[in-house]
Formats: sequence, C-alpha cells, structure tokens
Amino acid sequence: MKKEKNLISLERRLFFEKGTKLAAGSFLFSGLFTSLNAKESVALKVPAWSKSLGTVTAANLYGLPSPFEKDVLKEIRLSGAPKGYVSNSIALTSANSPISKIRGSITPNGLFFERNHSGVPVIDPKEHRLLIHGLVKDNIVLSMEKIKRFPSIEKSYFVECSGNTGISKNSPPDKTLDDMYGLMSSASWIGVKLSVLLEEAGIDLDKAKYIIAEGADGATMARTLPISRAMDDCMVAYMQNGEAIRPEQGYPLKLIVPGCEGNIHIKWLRRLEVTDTPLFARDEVSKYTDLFADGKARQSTLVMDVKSVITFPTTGDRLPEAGFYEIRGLAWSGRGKVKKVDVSVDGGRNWETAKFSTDPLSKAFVEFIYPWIWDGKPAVILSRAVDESKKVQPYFKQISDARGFNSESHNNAIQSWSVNAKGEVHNVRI
Ligand SMILES: Nc1nc2c(c(=O)[nH]1)N[C@H]1C(S)=C(S)[C@@H](COP(=O)(O)O)O[C@H]1N2
Ligand SMILES: [Mo]
Repeated sequence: MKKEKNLISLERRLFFEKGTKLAAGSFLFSGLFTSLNAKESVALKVPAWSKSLGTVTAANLYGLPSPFEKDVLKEIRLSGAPKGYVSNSIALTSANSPISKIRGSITPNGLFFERNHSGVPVIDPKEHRLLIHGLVKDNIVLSMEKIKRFPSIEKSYFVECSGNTGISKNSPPDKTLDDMYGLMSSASWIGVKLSVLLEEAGIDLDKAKYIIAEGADGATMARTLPISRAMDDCMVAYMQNGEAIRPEQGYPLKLIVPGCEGNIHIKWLRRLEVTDTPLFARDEVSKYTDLFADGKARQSTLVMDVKSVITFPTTGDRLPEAGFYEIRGLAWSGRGKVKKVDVSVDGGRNWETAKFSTDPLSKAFVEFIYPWIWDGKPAVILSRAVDESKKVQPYFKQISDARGFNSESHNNAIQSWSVNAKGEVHNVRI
C-alpha cells in the first residue's frame, strides 16, 4: 500500500537523520496512519461545495482568510496601560500576535502585533512630511512621493517589544505562548536605507553622533539612535509584506532599526534630527531600561539578544495519543543570523540540533522543526538558540542571578513546556 511505503520511508529518514537506536522495522507513525485508514473510506466523498458555484469573486476586493479561520485574531491583553502612560482605553495600548496559530518566518499584516502609546493616528500620506535637520548641510523636507523616488531595498526583519516575555519572579503556569510571546512579529519591509536619506541631506559625519527619530502620533514618541547604527542597516520603510505599511505599524512611514527593541522602530516617522548628544527621552531613561537588583538601571540596551521558543506543542495543546509529533518553534537574534537551535525533550539533560524550515536570515525569524516520538510519559520540552555571534540563549536563572527581578524588559530566557501523561501541555520554569 502506498501509505505504508511513505510511512516506512519517513521512518527510515527519521532513523538516519537522528541516528537514534530505534529497532529496525518498528512503525513509528503507525498510530497516526492506521487510525486514518480505519475511519475514512478510500473513495473521497463529493462534498456540497464541489457541486455548486462559489461566491462572486468581486464580492471581496480585499481578500480575507477563510471563515473557518475566524478565531485567528490579534488579542488585546487586559493588562491596562503601564503606569505613567496617558491612556484612557486598553485598546490604545497593545495587541498580541496569535503566535500559536500562525507559522513560519513572516507575520501576516493583519496579525502583526501592536504597541501604541497614544493610539493609531489616521495619516493622509499626501500631507505627511519627513524633516531631516540638525548637523546636516541642508535641512530637507520630503513628501512620501519624493521618498519613494529614492532607490529602495527589501529585507525581512523581526520587531520585538523589549517587554515581550517580561521578567517575573514566579513561573506563570497559566500564561500561554500568546500571552508571553505575542509582542513580536516579522515582516518583509521595503523602503529606503536611512544612510541614503542622511547623505542626501549632507550629514556632517565629523560632528554627528546620534540621530533623534520622532513619530507623528499624539505621543510624539522619540528615541535616540547611535550614528554607527543609523549609517549601517537601518531603513525608512513604507511597504510591509508587499502592501503599504498598515496604520497600526506606522503608515505611511516606519523607521526600521534591525535587531533592536521594538520601541526604537519609530512609527509614523516625521522627523530625523542629527545631533551630538542623546535626547534622553522618557522612553530611554524611564521606560525600556533594565533595573538591576542594586537599584542601578542599564540604559540603551537596544539589541534584542538571541532567543527561541517552541510554538507547538505549547500551553493549551493536548497531544491526543503517544506517537510522532513535529516539535516546532521560532528563533531569532538581534545580532545576526541564528546559527542553530537545540531541542531537549527530557528537561535539558540531552540536546539534539533541530532543522530549519528555511534558510535563516539576519535579524529575522526562522522556524525550526524537530521530529519527536512521544512515548506517552511526562516530558519537559525546551529549545535553546545560538546565533552567529556565538551568543547562547540563557536559562532564566542566569538572567535573574545577574539582574534580579526588578527589570521587566529584555528577557531572552529558555522557555520550557511540560507534557503530562494525558498529553496536556503546561508552562514550567526549570
Ligand atoms: N510613534 C510611535 N512609534 C512607536 C510606538 C508608539 O507608540 N509611537 N510604539 C513603539 C513600541 S513600544 C513598539 S514595541 C513598536 C511596536 O510596533 P508595532 O505596533 O508596529 O508592532 O513600535 C514602537 N514605535
Ligand atoms: Mo515596546
């Protein structure tokens, strides 16, 4: 039978790839496939939708997902606004991406996470301007039309809020993957390199040390960027996964600072000032700093360190039976490409290297996959990423030993999930 042939070759592949000492000829996937064979007849039924006309194409001029996917939505977290923020509505603050329900290295635009300090402004691109001034030869004011006439590039980069997976004293057993990891997303951006625009304005590279970037929203959010980074891989983006940047992500213009904390990706970008001193804005001296146990705070952490998380199976999932499962997850690093991801299914005693679904790109998400035969016994599964700068993802204890529990941001710890004998998956900290 064809199915059994596939089964055997899949099993062999697994056997040789993993080099495990499985008894030759054992049916690793038998549970999975025989149950299908028994329940479903070989001849396919002709369903109702094969016997009638579909809906009118023009009924939906902006494509939407299948109505059967309607629970795949962003989620507003009821944490309220952080202290010190002017916000009269929870909806003004943030929405998590449903990480557990999507796959791969790109986040669909409609499911990209949101973090807004004063809501989402509605900006007319015809009226929007970008001012470049300060330590430049000429102050320049650019319309969107002019910006789009500069040579452009396309790059995939992740954006992760520094508060993603916030540090907390207790392992939060009730917290799900989406609760903890939903403040991150990844897209393919098209825009102009920031260095091209700064050079156009005639940046004075002898004096310039920083760029202050400011948004056009009610928060006029502003951050300071070191000049070395500004002249490296930053971009001023106007397209997100092939269409105009979504209003929630900064329409019509977003500053991309690859690999750095979400907060410095200024949305609704309207001003770039070349300076020799940092701005010391609220969001770089009060928020987005890391408060250590001794009361001292680290500022300008900026880079998001190497991190990974298993996205299947995860909290809320229930494995229906013992047998074959593909463990999968996401890995990323603000310092370049992810070099490898190791997976352990025994609480970190033994590790094996996972495969990638696609080639890792610098400062972008990559999906890792790892074949697993669950024996039906309790297990603790975890992943650990290493990047090309040789940084290794730490255990939570290493982070809390160094920093204590005061800081909320920049937690890139290893995440573990436990699977009990019933196949139920929970959040555990080991
Ligand atoms: N102008 C402006 N830029 C902003 C913000 C904002 O409120 N206003 N929020 C910042 C924060 S804290 C994060 S994490 C990212 C979130 O980007 P996203 O909403 O496109 O996912 O945008 C950053 N840029
Ligand atoms: Mo953020």
